[in-house]
Amino acid sequence: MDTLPVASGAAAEPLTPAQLRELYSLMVAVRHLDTSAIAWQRQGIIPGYAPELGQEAAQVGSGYAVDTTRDFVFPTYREMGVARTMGVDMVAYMSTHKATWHGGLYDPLESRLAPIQAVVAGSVLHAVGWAHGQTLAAGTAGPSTVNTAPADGKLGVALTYFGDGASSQGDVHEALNFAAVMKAPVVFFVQNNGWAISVPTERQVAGGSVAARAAGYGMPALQIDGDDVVAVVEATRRAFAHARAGNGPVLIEAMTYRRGPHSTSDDPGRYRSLDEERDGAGTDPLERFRQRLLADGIADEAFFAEALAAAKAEEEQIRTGIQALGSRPGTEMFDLVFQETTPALQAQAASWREESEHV
Ligand SMILES: Cc1ncc(C[n+]2csc(CCOP(=O)(O)OP(=O)(O)O)c2C)c(N)n1
Ligand SMILES: [Mg+2]
Repeated sequence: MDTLPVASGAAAEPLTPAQLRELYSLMVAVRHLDTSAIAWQRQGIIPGYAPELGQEAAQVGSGYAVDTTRDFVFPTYREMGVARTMGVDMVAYMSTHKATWHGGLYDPLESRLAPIQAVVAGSVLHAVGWAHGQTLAAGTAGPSTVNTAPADGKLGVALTYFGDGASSQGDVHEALNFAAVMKAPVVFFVQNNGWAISVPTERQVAGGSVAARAAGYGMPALQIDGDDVVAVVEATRRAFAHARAGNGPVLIEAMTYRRGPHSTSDDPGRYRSLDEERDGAGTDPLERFRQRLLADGIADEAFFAEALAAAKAEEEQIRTGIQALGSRPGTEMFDLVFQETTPALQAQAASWREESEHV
């Protein structure tokens, strides 16, 4: 499905060989960190993790289209590959999985990545709010606007992620409708990985397609091969160009497959067989891209080996950083709830202090 007008300008330019190699290096770094994070959990370094094995093309490809000088990304709990592609500090990112801090220790404003969101479909609402703020700031939303338009007239775009399962939450429909009515610059990026924990897409998405729903909101949509990193970059760039120019939101449904468990505490053997998994998964997106680069003469075995060595060195550095992370002061759980504290919160903080003094 492709109901988005044909792209022009930078959005339509093909990726250069250097960019293709960069995409491969990112995918290898993400694959290696992701599989290592599962091992860290088994070794007791972190208590839990949500793997993204098989979703590297969808995540790296979409994250690659972000302009971190003006866009903002609203992830779920499974977007490690997006964070890595955007250049977020990965020790700070992984701190959530060590249970050091809710949402990650990185600075959302500086990195342009909102805190990790564990509430299914929660990120879409924040994205629409932020995006509508962009419209107001640009002075294109009527007489209530107070700010001046950006010098080049191009809006910052919110890129928000959700899953096939999340698409059945009311929040998603409210967000889609509001974004379309307000013409907010949002790219809704759905990773349809076939599963919502133990529930397959056909038991979750009536009609079988999240992309098809966009029509009901008067919104253009793209349903793409989410395991083809080049297709993902191209689609996301087109969607960004459309939203940035003030034409409103776009929905992308990237068809992919969750090859591993939902999380490190999940056992997929209880709801799908290995045969089903093999059939559903298709060709590994990383291997697919490797074959393509080889066939097109863009990279060779030496390059692949170098990329893997870099990924291993990076993972070691991140693991060391995670292991060195101490705990945060307990009072922070009260300090950062509201900008201005409330009497009830102060009372809770006082009784917590009293109790912890005796421990
Ligand atoms: C509001 C809410 N309801 C339920 C849950 C429990 N939960 C966590 S992940 C998940 C499934 C989400 O599936 P999907 O949207 O397809 O994303 P995926 O995990 O496949 O990436 C559920 C039900 C939650 N975290 N938040
Ligand atoms: Mg899913």
